[in-house]
Amino acid sequence: MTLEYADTREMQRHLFAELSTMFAREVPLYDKSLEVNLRCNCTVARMLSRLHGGFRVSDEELSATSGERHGAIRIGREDEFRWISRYFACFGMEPHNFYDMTSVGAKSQPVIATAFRSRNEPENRIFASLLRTDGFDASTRERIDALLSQRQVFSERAMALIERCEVQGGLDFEDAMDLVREGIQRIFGWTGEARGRELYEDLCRDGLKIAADIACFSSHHLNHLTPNTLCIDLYSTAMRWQLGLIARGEFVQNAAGALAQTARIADAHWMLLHFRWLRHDDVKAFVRDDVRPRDIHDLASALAEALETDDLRLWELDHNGYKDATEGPDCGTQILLRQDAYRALSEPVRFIDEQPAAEGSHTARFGEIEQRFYATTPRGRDLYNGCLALQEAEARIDAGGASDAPGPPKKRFAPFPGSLLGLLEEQLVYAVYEPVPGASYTDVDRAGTVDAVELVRHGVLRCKGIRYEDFLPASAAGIFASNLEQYGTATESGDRDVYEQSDLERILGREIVDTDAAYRAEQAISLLDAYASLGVLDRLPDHRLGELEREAHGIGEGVGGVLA
Ligand code: OOG
Ligand code: NI
Repeated sequence: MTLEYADTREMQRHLFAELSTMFAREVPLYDKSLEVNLRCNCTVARMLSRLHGGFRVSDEELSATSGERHGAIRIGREDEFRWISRYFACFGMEPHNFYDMTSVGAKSQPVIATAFRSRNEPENRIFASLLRTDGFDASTRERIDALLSQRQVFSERAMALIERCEVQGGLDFEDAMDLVREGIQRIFGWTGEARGRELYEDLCRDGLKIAADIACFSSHHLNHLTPNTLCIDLYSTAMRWQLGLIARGEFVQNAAGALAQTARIADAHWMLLHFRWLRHDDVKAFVRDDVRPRDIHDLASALAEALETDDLRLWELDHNGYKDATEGPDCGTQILLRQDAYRALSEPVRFIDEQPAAEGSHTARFGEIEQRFYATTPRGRDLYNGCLALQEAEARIDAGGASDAPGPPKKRFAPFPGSLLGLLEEQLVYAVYEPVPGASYTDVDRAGTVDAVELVRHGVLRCKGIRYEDFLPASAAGIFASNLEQYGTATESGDRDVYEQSDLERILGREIVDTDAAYRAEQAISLLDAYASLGVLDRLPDHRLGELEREAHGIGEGVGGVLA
């Protein structure tokens, strides 16, 4: 008899849908912000269907794009981190990339991190951080360890299910749903119950609020769940208006500006990037039109009306405002990802190890949004980091140290070309290539080159930019800092360990997937296939063929696997 195990993608869908329901129940502002996002995305889609005649998006497709999510948890003990890794492995989610948050400049935090996701279908992700206390003084470290050692986040049942999954190579449907339930009820839920008030207060006072958020609670509470937007500037201005931070008139003006900017950059490649079910032939059939300023203004006004409904009224809910500045590249620079958030809410906590329980308040859970663009090559990432360093330096001068301050818009990311082909030409991002139907080696001859981008320009190949599916340390640090209202930590002094990916791999007991190698392999495989089907592999210079073959196998980069 062959046993049918639950499909891991199906399990992920259940887990993330349940997490979202849980979060919506616990945080009403999250639930409403999802609705704001949906209405904004709907407006963008309407604008795009005028820009690209023939483009249609169904309600299901729209809620699928808006329904993509990532969450984040923060963990205290190494054994807990390993259990979390084994938990996500049951869902087909593996650790991707190593993020050292202890060394990202002014906003550093005492954690190292990785993100759990599937290799090929990455729409559900969890950013998981692990507290590192070696930069703290010995007594603080001991107090944290003592408190952490008392808790048991994983129940016997959860551990047994994970072990069963590892032994069997899967879980039947009932066990799978049980594991989801364990996640919702025990592992990721928020209880509002804390322990160790003195330690909590000392850590907050000493600028170590993140350690308090981890050590003084009894679960790995989910601190945010981030949906996807088709236009982050539109969503952010909508939220600012809805939270009562700007007036209606300003919103309509900003919304029109954001829509106009999207209309400027939303070419065929942008459409393929944002609507992942579209194919080259679909996009080719669209009839390109202009969207007039009048139409844009009408769309913005209609969105204002759509948001002015009784079921929203976000300003009536408790909140702590919206982040000052969007993380990531400038608007219009289509690389990596841009993120923003409403700030962490103040939530009541009870210190239950006191008689009677002492009341307190904690800010940890916030509402992030993100828009994803093209994955960068190491060269693209270096350029991005250079632009970012410039931005940080300027912000320090502008604001005398408070680097989250909004400055006048500066074109810091101007070195990046504005189109996919421009970015590919300078080898700043990755793409997958395929021959245009009907193309053959004679077209390659006519083009007189085997350069991939040139062949796209000559209509022999076509390409689709690879979307960035991972995270950004500096952006994550900005998110941490904004929500903890703590910029940098006492661990910047330099007398602490330097963390390596291998440290986290030892803790996990397995390798971490290097996503740069994975993106590069995806591009190389597509190119080898495309050249082969055009019959021109033998025209590639030897060194180029060898390079593509090595990249396709991820050689030297180690795309990750399980350590013995
Ligand atoms: C994680 C912040 C990182 C992101 O999107 O970069 C993150 C946290 O606050 O725990 O989620
Ligand atoms: Ni996030």
